[in-house]
Formats: sequence, C-alpha cells, structure tokens
Amino acid sequence: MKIGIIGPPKTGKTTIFNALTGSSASTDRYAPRANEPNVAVVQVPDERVTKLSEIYQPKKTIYAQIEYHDYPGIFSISSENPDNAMFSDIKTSDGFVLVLRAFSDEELEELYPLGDILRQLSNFEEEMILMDLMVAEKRREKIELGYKRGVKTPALQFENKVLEEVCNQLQTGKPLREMQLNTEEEKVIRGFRFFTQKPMIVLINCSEDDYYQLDSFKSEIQSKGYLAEVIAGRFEEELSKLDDIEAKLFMEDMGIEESIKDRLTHLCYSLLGYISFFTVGEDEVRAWTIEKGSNAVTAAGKIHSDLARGFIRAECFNFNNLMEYGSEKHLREKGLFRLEGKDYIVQDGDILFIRFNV
Ligand SMILES: Nc1nc2c(ncn2[C@@H]2O[C@H](COP(=O)(O)OP(=O)(O)OP(=O)(O)O)[C@@H](O)[C@H]2O)c(=O)[nH]1
Ligand SMILES: [Mg+2]
Repeated sequence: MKIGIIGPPKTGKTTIFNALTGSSASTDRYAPRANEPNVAVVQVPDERVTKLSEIYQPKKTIYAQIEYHDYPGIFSISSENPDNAMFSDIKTSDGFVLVLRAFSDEELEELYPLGDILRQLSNFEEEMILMDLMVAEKRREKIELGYKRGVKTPALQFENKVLEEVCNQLQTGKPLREMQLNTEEEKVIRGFRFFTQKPMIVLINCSEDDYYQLDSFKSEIQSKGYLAEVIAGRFEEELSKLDDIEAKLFMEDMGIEESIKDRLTHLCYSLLGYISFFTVGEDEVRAWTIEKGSNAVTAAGKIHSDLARGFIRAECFNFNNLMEYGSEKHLREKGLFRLEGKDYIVQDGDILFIRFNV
C-alpha cells in the first residue's frame, strides 16, 4: 500500500518520515521546496509471520510492506497546476497522512503562518475541495463541449450527471468521501483520483512537552470523521536513532507504548480497511494485504493474476487455529483445514493454498 505524507509547509512531515522509516532525509528549515518526494518502504511488523517462519523454515520470509512517500509542503493546492507531476504522483496514494504543526516555532510561524491546528485542517480541506472542484468542472466543460459537437453517448451523460453531483457536494464544502456513491457511480469517477475521496489520517505534530495536552484537539478532529493521533515528531526521530533498549527506556518515560512505526501501521490498516492473509511453504512464508470483505478470488489475484483466472478452490486454515492445535495434521483431524470456493470471504490471519488451472 502506498501512503502519501502531505500537509502545509514545515509541519514536520520529513521529520516524521525519518522517524517512521529510519531514513535521514534533510529537514533543513531554510531549504527551498523539493521537487521530489522522499520514498521508503517499511516492513509491517507481524509476529504471525515470524511464527509461521519458525514453523515452516522457508528459504524466504516476506512481510507486508507500506510505501511511504513524503511530499514537499503545499501552501495552496488550488494555486498549483492540477496536472503537475507531483500532484499526479500524490494522487496515486491509497491514503494520506496529513501532518499539522502543533509545535511552536516563531520563526516558522512568521515564514509560513498556518494558525492553530483546526485552522490548518480546515484550510487544507478547503484547498483539497477546491482542487477537486476544478478537476470535476473542467471535465464537465469538456463533456458539454462534446455535446455541442454532437458527441452525446449515454456513458458521457451518465458521467456528467455523476460529476454534477460531485460538484454539488464539493460546493457545499464537503469532501467526497462523505458522499454516498453506488458501484456504477464510483466506477465512473475512480479515474479522477479525487483528493477528498481518499481516506486520511491526521497527525498532530507537537513538542514532547505538549504530548499530553492535545487530546481535546485530537477528539475534535476525530469527531470530523478522521483517524487522528498526536505525535512528538522530533522526539520520535531521535528515538529512531537509538538502539532498541535505549529507545524503550525513553518511550516508557514518555508513556508511549508502541513505536511510531507500529502505531502508524495499525492506523493505516484501519484507514484502508485492510487485513492480512498468508501463504506458507518450503520456499516462502509471505504476508499479503487485501481489503476486508474480499473473496478468495481477489486474494488469489493478489498473489498472481493466473491464480485468479484459473481459480478452482482455496485450501484454508486460520493462523489462530494453527497456534491452538500445533500442526496442519491436527487441524485436518479437527476439520479446521477447509476447502473454500470463490465466494469465501477471506478472514484476517487466514493461510491460503490456491488450487488453480490455467
Ligand atoms: N520543535 C520541533 N520542531 C520540529 C518538529 N518537527 C519538525 N521540526 C522542525 O521543523 C522544521 C521543518 O521540519 P521538516 O520535517 O523538514 O518539515 P516538513 O513538513 O517536511 O517541511 P517541508 O517538506 O519543507 O514542508 C525543521 O527545522 C525541524 O527540525 C517537532 O516535533 N518539534
Ligand atoms: Mg519535508
């Protein structure tokens, strides 16, 4: 999954990116805006994969991955060219992490006045809404120009109607993720990759002294429907440079229970509604991610398109049952080694063997 770290200038995005990924990208406060995002891939810590690897002793063990893309600060989205390369790239994210500045820094506030965090959030939301509106309106103009030239297919009319509803929603200041769309409507607008349709986590980046002072803001942001978390960014960046034992001591001091990497991983999974399933064998033990509610064919397709195309059935058992009964053999005796068809809804922690024929 690809997560875009975005936000206004100098809110600590790169600091948090470094803490998350163990990178050391520049956080120079005077550096001009970069053109390229910082990119790093993080393995999703998952004890289940470690356990499976101990049992099956494979040649390779592959954890699920999250790709973090840390984008340069954006002051005003709507003053940018919607077709520019950075925006096209941002829009390929599966979800966003929006970083807001809650640490005080007079110099930064003077250079980039952002106001309090609720203001920052509403400004950024407004900007995203404007950008989506520009894209939707531009497309509608083009469709209507086509009408005048005699190009008026039912498909275009349907698209235009959906876009009209999209524009209405945006004009009332509401993001598209709050809009009820049926499958057909969703399909028609998917290609636009609208900003406000993407799920988003809001991180409140503060100094370590304020770490426990910002819960009311967090609740307020949550009440707007976002997943939100308070992060002491610079403190976390320093932690990420320590060895595990030292880091743990500092974390205990602060009352932080999980590393920022673990916390954000959980948030990203809930954000996107993802679950993990596993494949096991002598060659490889591997974790895969899919959207909750996906069926066995979709899961097979994650592994390889041939597996989805020639899908016959899935042999399946669950990690928790394996832990309880110790071995595949015992699972078979208990009837917990199941044969499932195409419509089987894959559960978190399922171990799948796909039988297929192409
Ligand atoms: N006091 C304090 N300073 C921070 C914190 N996080 C970042 N900074 C400082 O803020 C400045 C900008 O940090 P970056 O992480 O580069 O911010 P950014 O959002 O990536 O900036 P742009 O990419 O230029 O928009 C640096 O001088 C950081 O040291 C924090 O949690 N506390
Ligand atoms: Mg940065």
